[in-house]
Amino acid sequence: MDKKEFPQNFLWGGATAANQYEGGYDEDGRGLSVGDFLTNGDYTHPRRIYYNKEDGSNGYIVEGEGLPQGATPVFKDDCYYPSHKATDFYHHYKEDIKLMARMGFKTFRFSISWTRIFPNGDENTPNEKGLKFYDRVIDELNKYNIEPLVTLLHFDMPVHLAQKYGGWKNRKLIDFYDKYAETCFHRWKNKVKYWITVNEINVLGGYWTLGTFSAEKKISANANQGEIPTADAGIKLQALHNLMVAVSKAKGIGKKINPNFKIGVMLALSGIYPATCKPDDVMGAYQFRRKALMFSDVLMRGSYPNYAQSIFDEYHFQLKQDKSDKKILADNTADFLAFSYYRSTIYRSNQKQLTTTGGQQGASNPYLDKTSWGWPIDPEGLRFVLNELFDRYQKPLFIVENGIGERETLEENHIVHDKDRISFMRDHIKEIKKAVLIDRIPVIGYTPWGCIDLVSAGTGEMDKRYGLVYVDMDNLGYGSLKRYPKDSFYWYKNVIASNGKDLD
Ligand code: P53
Repeated sequence: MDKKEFPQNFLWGGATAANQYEGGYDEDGRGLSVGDFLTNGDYTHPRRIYYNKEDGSNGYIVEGEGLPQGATPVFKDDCYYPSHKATDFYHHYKEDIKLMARMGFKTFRFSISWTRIFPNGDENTPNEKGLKFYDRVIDELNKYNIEPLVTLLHFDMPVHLAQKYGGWKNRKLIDFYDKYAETCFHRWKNKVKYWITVNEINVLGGYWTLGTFSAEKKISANANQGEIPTADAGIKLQALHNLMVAVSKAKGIGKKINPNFKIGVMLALSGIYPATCKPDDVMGAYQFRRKALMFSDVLMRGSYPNYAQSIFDEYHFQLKQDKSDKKILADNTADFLAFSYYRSTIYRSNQKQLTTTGGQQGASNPYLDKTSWGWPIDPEGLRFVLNELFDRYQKPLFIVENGIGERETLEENHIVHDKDRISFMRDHIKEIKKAVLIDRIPVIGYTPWGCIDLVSAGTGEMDKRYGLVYVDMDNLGYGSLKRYPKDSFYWYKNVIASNGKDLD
């Protein structure tokens, strides 16, 4: 088994997102995105968005919360905003793509920054300079025969749309997004084949990704520590419904522009296990899992599953649908399901599933080690999830994020010995191999997260590094931004060259 190869067309590569990697936040006519207002944080301090209100009051919210009514997000002089420079792909794309080519990448996942194309989101014509930047990136990738894998929406939203329209709870966003998607599909119809319409739809929330979704008050005293109040959870589900209609419509639009496009959706689908064989734990874990799978059920199968109503009931929420929504969802299911896999979580029936900057925090799994950020390391869980998803949808799967975020130091001669990353990737690739060769699951490819160091989404830190290439920059943006291949760079290069045969 160990010495067998992957299928010939398997897409090895790496993944990034504009808000964490690109920088150049005010260049060439780019508009402000909600993520531009997020400060840096760390494991125990959530990232913040500061705001002012017309009555002179001010304050801040953390991830998961909505802006209070009448509030405008503001920049504070004494804060650091990681997205503004990120790790500066905007000015390093040639060098970075060359490094990817050196590793032998077959594909590269990046996201388009919506506000580069439509700075406010509701214009009639796109910003040509923004389009030109991605022309250059895509041409550079094509030069090396690297297949672009484009995410249209990755933790992104024009601030203007959040403020003027209230974000995704307003159905007007559907048309704005579809116009943006259509513009991209047209522009790169002969150069891009793989598209992901939305990143991790099942974990979206807060001003950061949905715009304002609480009109009256702060969503919760401390959203980062737990569940959001019922009424607001309902607003969020409605906003996510609108978003699902938008991405389904976009899929239809894209296929008309080029029937050969492969248009997928993406979810965060780390595994969930019952803590014990106690039936309450098993049933509870199953039901908890459905809170994620509900979204892929809609987008892969074309309608809300019966159990969705029980989730809505739990939040005292009644879904509002337009007459045409059902048909849009049914007619435009995604071509493939892309997902991120970092870890698994344990469900215990009498313990609340909390969300922190480290993702879901359930009970601890005594069989697994953890990363420095407390994420359990579970390679076999990846095979489990691949099987779970293929059994359910029978469509190709794409592992578009996986990896380990760790603290690393640049040693003398610019070397980084990231042996934890190598073993993490080796163990996970072995399990993908079993899923592909033994379980016969069609997996399109594997793009490890943050292949070149970038800013952590959860904590806004630079210290939490995922890359195969080190970027010289610290938590506050100081550093030369120079790129240095880590040990994993050479290891992965060999994996790709041998098409997964040689994992040593
Ligand atoms: P960071 C939480 C749990 C699982 C996936 O995360 C998540 C998150 C959000 O933090 O998001 C994805 O940077 C996301 C990426 C993100 C990556 O996981 O917090 O799509 O943007 O960087 C890793 O360590």
